[in-house]
Amino acid sequence: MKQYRNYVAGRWLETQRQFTDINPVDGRPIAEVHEAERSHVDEAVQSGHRALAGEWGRSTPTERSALMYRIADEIERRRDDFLEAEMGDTGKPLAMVSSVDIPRGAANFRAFADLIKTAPLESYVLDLPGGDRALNYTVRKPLGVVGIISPWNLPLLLLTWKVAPAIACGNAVVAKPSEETPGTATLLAEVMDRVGMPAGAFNLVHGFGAGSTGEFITRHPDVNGITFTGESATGSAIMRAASESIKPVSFELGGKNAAIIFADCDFQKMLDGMMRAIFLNTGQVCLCTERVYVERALYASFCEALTNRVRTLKLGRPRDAGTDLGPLISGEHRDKVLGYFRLAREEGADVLVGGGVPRFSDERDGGFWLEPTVITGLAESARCVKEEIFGPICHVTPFDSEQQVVALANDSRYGLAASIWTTRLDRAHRVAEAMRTGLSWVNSWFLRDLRTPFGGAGLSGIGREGGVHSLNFYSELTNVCVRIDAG
Ligand code: NAD
Ligand code: 6OD
Repeated sequence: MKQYRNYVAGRWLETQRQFTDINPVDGRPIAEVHEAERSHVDEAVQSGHRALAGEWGRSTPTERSALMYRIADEIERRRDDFLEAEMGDTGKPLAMVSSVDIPRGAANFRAFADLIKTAPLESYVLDLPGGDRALNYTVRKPLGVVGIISPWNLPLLLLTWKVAPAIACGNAVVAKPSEETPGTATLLAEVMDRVGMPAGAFNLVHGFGAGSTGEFITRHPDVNGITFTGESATGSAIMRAASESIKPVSFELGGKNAAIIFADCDFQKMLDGMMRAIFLNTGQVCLCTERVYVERALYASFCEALTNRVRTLKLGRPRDAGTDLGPLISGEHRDKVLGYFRLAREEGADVLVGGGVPRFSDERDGGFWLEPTVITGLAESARCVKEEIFGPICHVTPFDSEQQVVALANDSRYGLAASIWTTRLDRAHRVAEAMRTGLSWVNSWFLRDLRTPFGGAGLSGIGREGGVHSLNFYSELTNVCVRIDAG
C-alpha cells in the first residue's frame, strides 16, 4: 500500500498514527496516510520561522519567481503522477483533471511568479507648511508562517491557489490538505524538495480538522496568518481558534449560487453552460449552481431540455471513454446529499430526473455514486433552496420579472457567485451588478482570470484572493515615511 508522509523542515516524516485514503469509485483503500501530531505541527511552524530567519527570508522576488517557474515545470514534468493521484483520491474524470485540476496547479505558480515581479507599490509625497516634504512609500514584507487549510473538491488547484502567492510574498508555509485527498499535496511536497525549496519554507502536514492537525495549525500562537477554503461552519470554528492570537484570516467558503436565465438568452449556449454549472465535478464545486431561476416563457422548455440532457450523462470510472460524472467524495458526503434528496421529497419537490443511488453490478457498487438530479416546485423558504447541498442537484423555479428574480437570487445568506444568461447588454450589466455575490458571470461560468478578485460575501467568505489581492493578504504592507527638509 502507498504511504503518504508528512514533509517537515525539508525531511519526510512518518508518524505513529495512520489513516486510510479511500478511492471513492469503489470504496477500496489506496494509501495509508501518516497523521501529524501536535509536536510535528510545532516543528513545522518553528522550521518555517528558521527559514524566514535564514536564506529564504533573504530571497528576492526575482529569485522566488524563478523558483516558482521551476515548481510549475516540475508539476508538468510529473503530470501523469499528478493525474493518477488526483483521480485516485477523487474519482474525477480524466477529462476534468487533465484540463482543470492539474494545469491550474501549474498555472497558479506561474501567475503569481509573474505578478510578484511587477506588482506596483504605493508612494505619496506630502507637502508640509514651510516647504518641507514627506516621502511615503510602501514596503511589502511577508506575513511570516502562513497556515493553509484546503478542501477535497479541487485538491491541487485550491492548495496551490494559496501556496503560490504565499511563497511569492516570501512567507513560510504549513499546508494541510483535506484528509480525503492527500495525494497531490504529497506530490507537491516532492516537487518542492526536488526544485530546491529551502528547508522549512514549505511544510506539509496530514490529518483531520478539530482535535487534529487543522486545529493544531489554527491555534498555534506562532502561525502568523490563516488562509482556508472549505465549509462555512468550519470557517466559523477556525475564526474562533485564530482569534486567540489575532491572526489575519482569508476565507473562501460555501455557496448556494443562483443562475438567472432570461427568455432572450441563446438557448443552446445557455443549456451547455448550465450543464457544466450544475454538474461539473458531480456538483462538488463551491461555484456550482444549485438554484436556477428561469423566465416563465422559457420555463417548460428549459425543464424538458435540461432533463433530457441529464439522462444522457454518463457516470463512469475516471478513464472510461465518455465519462461525464464521477462519484461523490465519500460515503459520509453521499449520505449528506442523499439526506437532501429525501428532504426535498418531504418538502414537496417534484423530482424531474434522478434522486437515487445508481446500481452498476460491478465494483462501483462499493463506491459513493449518486444520480444527477433536477427538482422543482419547492417554496423559496425550503431548506433545499436555502442550504448548500454540494452534490449533483439543482432546483428550478420560474420568474416573471427582472426585479422579482434579482430579489429571489439575492435572498440567500451565502454570496459567492451568480451566472446570468441573456443577450440584452443593458440587462446583463444591470443584473450582474445587482447580485450580492463576489462574482457574477454573464453567459459563462467558472471562467477565471487569475488576476481578478475572488471571494464571497456573507457566509461565503471573508476577503478576496487573486492577483494583487492575494499579494496584499500574504504581505505585511509597511509604510516608510521620510521627511525631506526644504534645504
Ligand atoms: P471542510 O470545511 O469540511 O474541510 C476543509 C478543510 O478544513 C479540510 O482540510 C479539513 O480537514 C479542515 N478542517 C475541518 N475542520 C477543521 C477545524 N475545526 N479546524 C481546522 N481545520 C479544519 O470542507 P470540505 O468538505 O473539505 O469542502 C467542501 C466545502 O468547501 C463546501 O462547503 C464548499 O462550498 C467549500 N468550498 C469553497 C470554496 C470557495 O472558494 N469559496 C472552494 C472550494 C470549496
Ligand atoms: O478558480 C479558483 O481560483 C477558485 N478558487 C475556485 C474555487 C472553486 C470552488 O470549489
